[in-house]
Amino acid sequence: METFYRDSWVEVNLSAIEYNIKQLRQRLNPETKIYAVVKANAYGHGDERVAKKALESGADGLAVALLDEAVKLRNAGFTAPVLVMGWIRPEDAPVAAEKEIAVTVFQEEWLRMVDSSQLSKPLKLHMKWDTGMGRIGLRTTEEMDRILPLVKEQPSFKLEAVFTHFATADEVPLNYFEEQEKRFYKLLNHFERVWSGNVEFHIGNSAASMRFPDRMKQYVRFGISMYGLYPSGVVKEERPIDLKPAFSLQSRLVHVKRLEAQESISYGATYQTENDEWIGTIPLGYADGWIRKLQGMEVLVNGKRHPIVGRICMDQFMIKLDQEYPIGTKVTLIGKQGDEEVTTDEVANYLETINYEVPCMISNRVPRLFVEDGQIVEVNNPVK
Ligand code: PMH
Repeated sequence: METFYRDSWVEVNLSAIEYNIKQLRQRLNPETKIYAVVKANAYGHGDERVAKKALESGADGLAVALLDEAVKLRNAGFTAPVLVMGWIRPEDAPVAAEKEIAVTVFQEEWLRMVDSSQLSKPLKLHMKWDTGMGRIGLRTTEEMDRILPLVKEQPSFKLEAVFTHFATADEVPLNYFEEQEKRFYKLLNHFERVWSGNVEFHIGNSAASMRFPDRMKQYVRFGISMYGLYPSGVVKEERPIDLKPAFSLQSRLVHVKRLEAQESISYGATYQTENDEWIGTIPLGYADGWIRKLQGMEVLVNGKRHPIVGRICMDQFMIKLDQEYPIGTKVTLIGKQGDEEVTTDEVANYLETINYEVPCMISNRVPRLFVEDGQIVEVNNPVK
């Protein structure tokens, strides 16, 4: 097993990933398939290991944003279906075809630009419909009518699926979600009249698939909740399924000292001790994604909360301790210690952002340690 030489790491609980997928599986219709969304290094968790666990736990395929991410999975030996949900360059289509990676299409020009003589195998296509996300996808039946003949006339194009993406499936008011559904079915009606081939449909992200399992199509694209986080406060309150968070962030005290009153901490000398205080130093900083805005946030030592004091540096930050602790004492930045817990949601709230952003922003410099049934099964240190 790889090792690493620093006292900060991310722990990814693979058993939680399995639990979350099985929870969703129980809620979906038995014939609905699950694509595990593992883009952005599996939302910062570690794509290859998460992908492996997801497939072992009942996922049927993998979805990423970039062709690079898909190629990485293929090169790692994954043979399951892989979908690139973002735009790829038409000149890169031969790479996708060769590696049997499905790509997203919605532009007439794109289909014309693919040089089919360069395709060594059929190119798998998923057509994206923009029903209101306003990001990528075709919007009208007229666009569809221009695109479908281009797909049909090219024998090396294989239209496997059609999909759309909801913008508000995690909110209380359902009017916009239902408007998107309405637009989807309008496009679908037209599509069924003009296309005879067998295609699958997928519309749901975590929020839609957990809240409205009966309204899902052949498969769902399960992202944030596979990692044990609810897509919004609303869904967390509704709790359509139980989830276990997979991500925790850990470190250790590397220095502990007693300072007298009126001593300053860190750049800018912005924090001053009021009394005699125990100050601990933690070897993690903004270059690890533990950004300066987290000053004032609390971390756990000895099952208790302790505040970050002074500015967070590139590789280190300081906390105010309630007493002396030995060097090497475990510090939990995200996760549980005894009855106390700092959740990813709490960090996200502190940063006035969403939980999705938190594991994504913990940089590659922090090793990922994978745990299954309480045992470390893999260590992934990107600094080699
Ligand atoms: N499908 C598409 C097209 C997506 O972009 C995403 C997430 C998902 C499915 C999974 O959504 P979930 O994580 O809510 O289950 N995409 C993004 C995004 O672009 N920004 O935040 C999440």
